[in-house]
Amino acid sequence: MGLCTAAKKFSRRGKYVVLIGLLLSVLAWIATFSGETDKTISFNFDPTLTLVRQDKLRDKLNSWTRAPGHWNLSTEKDECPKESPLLVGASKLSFESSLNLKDVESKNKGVAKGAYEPADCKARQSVAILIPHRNREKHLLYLLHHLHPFLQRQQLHYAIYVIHQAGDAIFNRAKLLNVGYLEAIKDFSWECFILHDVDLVPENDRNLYICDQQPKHLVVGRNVTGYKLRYKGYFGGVTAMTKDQFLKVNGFSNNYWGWGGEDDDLRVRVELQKMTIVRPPADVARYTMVFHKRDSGNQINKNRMRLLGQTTKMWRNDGLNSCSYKIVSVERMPLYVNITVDIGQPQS
Ligand code: UD2
Ligand code: MN
Repeated sequence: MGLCTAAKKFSRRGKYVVLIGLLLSVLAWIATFSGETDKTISFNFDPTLTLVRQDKLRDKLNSWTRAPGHWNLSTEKDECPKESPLLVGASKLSFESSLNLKDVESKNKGVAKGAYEPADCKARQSVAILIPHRNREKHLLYLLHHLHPFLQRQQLHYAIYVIHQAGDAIFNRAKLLNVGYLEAIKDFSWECFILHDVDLVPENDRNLYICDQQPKHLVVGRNVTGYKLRYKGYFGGVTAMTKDQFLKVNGFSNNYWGWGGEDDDLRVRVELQKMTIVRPPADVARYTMVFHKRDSGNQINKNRMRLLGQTTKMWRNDGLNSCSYKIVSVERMPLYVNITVDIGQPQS
């Protein structure tokens, strides 16, 4: 082999070595590069992860725009137990004349703009409490004082609406409750409505403020009537109806001005729809009614028997679908939403 041939052979082998070396470093570089890419994909740019994050953000935004008090990511919580572990049964009520709104507010820090939902579980029902009101501030205070902790022990998502009749015209409890329903559903899709006198305080938290398959009457007994049902068809005081049940009967009549009859009218509407009234057991459905005299501006409705005789033919056109009113103000107070409304006065 001449010098020249040897040199040629060496340079060919050299080329192979350089080529293999190059190939190896390219492979090594690719390996490092793809390792980086993997990391990047799994930690930064995984599209599914980003979607989940966006979903959470959207849920959060939705929950903020929903009802007051509905701030948490309810989708992430388990449903609250069938029976709340916080119930205590019968409890002693207190009606201290020195009680004031600030005290009640400071004891209910979890309530915002009248609404509350359990922090660690998803409530089984979303309930709007509707309270017709005028000139009964002290009664309202006593009720708020007892009702907020009571409803929280029941682990409900709830809001309290006080529907305040503006002006001095004759009182109309039923129409105020229709207004309460129509305004509350603008806030949130409440599934259950509790139609609640301002002066009735529940004595036992096993009297559940949730709706049933049938309209529910919660006041079996009151202190002032020896805790006995007043009469068989009695449907006044505190009543729970689902949105569907209330819509089915077209709500209350708007035509009962003054005291009496509007609760019987609602019962007739319920019966016309072939629904039956259910009640909790008498030992839990007990209330204390704060003592009061008949209010001025709420005299006995002398027309009530005549109106009751017309319910069958009137109910379709007299109710939620014919309730006209003017909102004066909606104030979202810490412990309740105060809706002041002008409901007019009786025609003729
Ligand atoms: C009974 C019924 C009530 C209703 C009423 C006849 C019970 C326990 N309650 O209550 O549901 O059917 O008869 O209309 O049987 N209110 C005011 N300011 C007023 C007048 C009334 O806030 O000036 C509100 C308040 O929520 C009160 C409710 O209307 O609790 C019923 O009026 P009431 O307490 O004078 O009538 P009462 O106790 O006979
Ligand atoms: Mn009363």
